[in-house]
Order: sequence, then structure tokens, then C-alpha cells
Amino acid sequence: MDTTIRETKKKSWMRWLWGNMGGHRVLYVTAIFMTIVYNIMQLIVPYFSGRIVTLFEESASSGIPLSDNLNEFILNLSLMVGLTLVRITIVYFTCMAYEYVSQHALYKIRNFLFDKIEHQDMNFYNEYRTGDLMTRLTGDLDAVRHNVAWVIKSVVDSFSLFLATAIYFFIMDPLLAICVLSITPLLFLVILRFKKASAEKHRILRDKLSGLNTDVQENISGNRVVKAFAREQYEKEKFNRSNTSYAEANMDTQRTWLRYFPAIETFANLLPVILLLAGGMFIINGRLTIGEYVSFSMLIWAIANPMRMLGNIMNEFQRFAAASKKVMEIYNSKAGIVSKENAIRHPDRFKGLIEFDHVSFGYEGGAVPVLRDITMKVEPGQTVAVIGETGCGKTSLIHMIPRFYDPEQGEVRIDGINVRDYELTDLRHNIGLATQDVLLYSDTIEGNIAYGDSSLSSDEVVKYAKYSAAQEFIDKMPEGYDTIVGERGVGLSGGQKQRISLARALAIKPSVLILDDTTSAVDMETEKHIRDSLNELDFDYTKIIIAQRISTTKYCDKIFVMGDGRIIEEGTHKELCAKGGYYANLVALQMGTNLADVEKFGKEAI
Ligand code: DUT
Ligand code: MG
Repeated sequence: MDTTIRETKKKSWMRWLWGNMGGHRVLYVTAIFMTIVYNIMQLIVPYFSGRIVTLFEESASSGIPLSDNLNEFILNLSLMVGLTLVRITIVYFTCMAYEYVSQHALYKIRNFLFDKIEHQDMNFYNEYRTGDLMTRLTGDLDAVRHNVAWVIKSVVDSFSLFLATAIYFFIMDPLLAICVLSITPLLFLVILRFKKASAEKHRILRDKLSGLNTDVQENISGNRVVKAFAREQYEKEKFNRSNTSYAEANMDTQRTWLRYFPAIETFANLLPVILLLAGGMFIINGRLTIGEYVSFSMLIWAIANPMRMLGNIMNEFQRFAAASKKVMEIYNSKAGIVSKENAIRHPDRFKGLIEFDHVSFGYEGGAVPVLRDITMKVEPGQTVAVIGETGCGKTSLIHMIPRFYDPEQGEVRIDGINVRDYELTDLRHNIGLATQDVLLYSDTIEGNIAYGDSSLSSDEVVKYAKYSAAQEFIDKMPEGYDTIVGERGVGLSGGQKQRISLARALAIKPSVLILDDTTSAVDMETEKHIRDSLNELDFDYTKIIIAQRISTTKYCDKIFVMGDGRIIEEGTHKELCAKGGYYANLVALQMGTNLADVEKFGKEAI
């Protein structure tokens, strides 16, 4: 894994969450404090019940009727009911506060993550699968929110209730308290062992879910390929395997919980038994009053429940731990390709001088270098072609200009300045790129063309559609420029998509236009139309065209022939024909003539 895109700084999850609660921290701390308060208030009912029973007991033993003590009875009862109402109100507002803070933190983290993902470089996208990233932004984030709203609250709940009750027990009768609390260390031991066992299970479960999501995502976006090869059954079985594996991981996680659950439950249930035994004996020997015993027995759940809950909390916490690790990895990641400090601002247009100076490059994890010592120069306003067999590195070459990747050696310069020195957005705003794989958004055709510049008027959209020979087919569509295309919209042909993508690249009035095989799917006549209209554009720009057809390259000012990551030939159409090398062979092949004729033509033409 590349260390350049990974920030090594490790923050604990607590500090990380705390950092994301900005603006709501006081509310969160208040909620935690109020959680402690309302848990202490849980002692109200048992306490007053005990006192009321003592009142009954005293009136029975002294022979004074309860009616004489009515005021005290009513006071105790009213306090019990009144304080309980106060407690319920506190519980209500506290729960709301947890929910509010957690939703805000989630909102903040989600926005931040989206921004992080948006600004990542190509290496990041090569490394992470879409389904996995989607899982991080949805399921994992929800586990994080659940931790803020529920897990942390439950921990505070359990510990404060347990502690308050334990203290209350000690005040009433230390010996009985020790009897009841004697089994708590055993329970903690069980929970610690459970924590160890469940952490790994949750990690596996989380990875299986991500695998499942990736399968679904790939099948939806690649459905055409599945259909073309009639591989539905195969994909169904593959998905079934992922699904089974996920279900099994879920079962396994549950089984781990169920293995420890009986022990936790048994210890928790032992408490009432101990209370009955010890309390009964203490009443018999007069150590405890009935009233105190009532308080004790009403509070036994307050000791047992937190213990029971602890297992559950630990389970949820492990789910959070597995998820937060994934979320924090993206959160703390750093894109390798960013604007450097004090980068040069260049909001204006470039003149368009492009130079490659001994550029070498290889993909991460790739065995061989893809670009080897490339040196080339494109003058402002020139139109140059890059041609070469498939896989020779043409796309990789042009990806160096908008800094999709940075060279390992050498540098790429625009107007004499290393592209690394420019502010990244300024650099990219100046480059119009029609990529080899056309991606259109689920938007109208107009929206797609105006993607790089939302302020574009409808007239301008039409103008660029005309330049890219898209106007005609758009006009024929039922809703014209308002037709929704892309994933959910009307389907377009490969050539139509290419033309919209060209219009989109032109619409930003780039000072450098790069066309990566953009006219490969359009017919010769349309290609000519595009070529002619590109010469009519009302702004100066440098054009780099990757093409396979001689009909495209022969009008260019210069042609660079690439082979195996190097520039193997360069010159004009005529010069290269005369040379009798790779290009001349290609001409002969595409024109249906022989090499000798091509060479002859070249030599005569020079
Ligand atoms: N390559 C990678 N990772 C990538 C992209 C490409 O390893 O993300 C490899 C594949 C190939 C080489 O780099 O061996 C050059 O690829 P490029 O896409 O630059 O080739 P091309 O000249 O544009 O080929 P085509 O004409 O098929 O578009
Ligand atoms: Mg390519």
C-alpha cells in the first residue's frame, strides 16, 4: 500500500469523534452528565418504596394507625411520583440530545469523507473498490453514529447505574453489598474474553459485507456484459456464495455472542438468589429491616441489568470498532496529488506550450515502466497527434498533463512551468479532456455539456454541440437538449456519447484540448466535420489528439509515434511517410497501398 496516500498519524477513535462534534460538545457532555443524573435518580422509587414500607412496618409494630402519619406517607409518595416524572423528562431530553449530536457528527463526517474521496487521485481509485467505498459511506458510518448515540450512552448508563446502586448498597449494609457484588469480577472476566473473541468476528463480518456490496455494485454497472455473455446463472451463483459467506459470518458472530451469553446471564441471575439467601438471613437475625430489604430487592435489577447489558454493549462496540477503522482510514488518508504550498495561481488562459522533459512513469504495482524517458514539445496553438499500438502508453502520457499521475522522473511543463507548481484547479480548469471511456451523468444532455461550466447559456451549449457534430442527433431526440441520458436515461450510441463528451470538453474553452481516441466511434464524414469545426473555434488552444486513424493524424502539425512507452518517431505526416518506419507501414495498411508507394509519396511531398 502506498504510504504517500495514507496518513500515518493515528488518532484514537475518541479524539476523532470528539473532533467531529465541534459545536455540539457542550450538549454532548451535558447529555452524558444528565445520563449519570437520571441513573442516580433510578434509586428514587426503591428508596421511597423502602421508606413507605418502613412507615407501614412502624405503624404495625407501634399500634399507631397509618392515618396519623398520613402527611409523611403522602409526602413520600408525592416525592416518588414527582421525581420519577422529572427523571423521565430528563431521559427524554437526554436521548434527543444524543440523537441530535450523533446526526450532526454523522453529517459532518459524511460530507468530509465525500470531499476526501472526491479529491483523491487515481491511485486511490485503483486501490479501493466502489462497493467498499460505498460501504464505508453508508453502513460503516451508521455504526459510527450508533456508537455516539447508543453505545457510549449505554456505557454511561450501565456504569452510573451500577456505581450509584453499589454505593447505595454500601451505605445501607456493606456486608450485603459485598455478598451481592462478589460475583462482579467473574462477570468482567467473561466479558473481557468475549471482547477478544468478538473483535475478529466483527472485522470479518464487515469485510464480507463490503464484498457483498462490491458484487452487487459490479453486477449492476456491468449488467450489459453479464447479459452479453449470458452469465446470469454464473453471477447468481457467485453472488449466492458471497451472500452465504456473509450470512455465515453473521451466524458466526452471533454464535460467539451466544457462547458467552449464558455465562453472563447466569451470573446476572445469581444476584437475586444471593440477595434472597443473604437478605433473608439478615432479616432473621435482625441486621436488616423489611423496608431496607424492599429497597435492596427493588434495586437488584440495577446491579444485574448493567452486567447483562455489558455483553451487548461490547458486541456493538466491536461492530463500531471494525467500522470506525474503515471510516478513519479514508478520513485520515491524503491524496498524493495535491497543489503544493504556495502553488502558482493561474486563473487566466495558458499560452499552450507543452513540454515533456525526460518523463518516466510506471503504475503502482506495475512490473514494467509505462513511459520511458519521453521528451516532446508542443508549441502553442499546434495540433499534434499521438499514435501507437494499443497499450503502448498514450493515455498514460496525456494523463501526466492534468496531473492524474505525476511522473517518477522528469517533468511536464506548461508555458515553461512544471505542472506540479500550478494550483491544481487552475491547471485542470485550463485543460479540456475528452476521455477514452466516456462517462455521462444521469442528467440532461444540456447538463452534461455544461458540466464544466454551469454558467453556460443554452445558446452556447448548442454552439458546442454543433462544433462536435452532436447537434443533429440531439435535435432528433424527443426532448432535444432536455433528454435525460446516462445511467437512467435514454441510451446513446458510442459515437453519440463521444460527441457529447467532446462538446463538454470544448465548452470550458480550454487552452489545452486533449482528445483521447474521441472520434474512434464516429464515421469518417462526421470526423471530418468535427476536424473542420475544431479549426473554427473562437479561442486559441493547443490540441493533442490520440488517434488510430491516419485520416485524423495526417492534418496535424506534428505526429508522435509511441511504441513500448517511448517516442519512436516524430514529424509531420509527410516526413514520417518518407521515413518508412512504423507510421509509414500504418499508412500503407490503412490506405491499402504498399510501403514503397507511401515512402515515395512522402519523399516527393517534402
Ligand atoms: N496500465 C496500468 N494501470 C492503469 C492503466 C494502464 O497498469 O491504470 C498499463 C496497461 C498498459 C500500459 O499501462 O500496459 C499503458 O496503458 P495506456 O492506457 O496508457 O495505453 P494506451 O496506449 O492508451 O492503449 P489504448 O490504445 O488501448 O488506449
Ligand atoms: Mg488509451
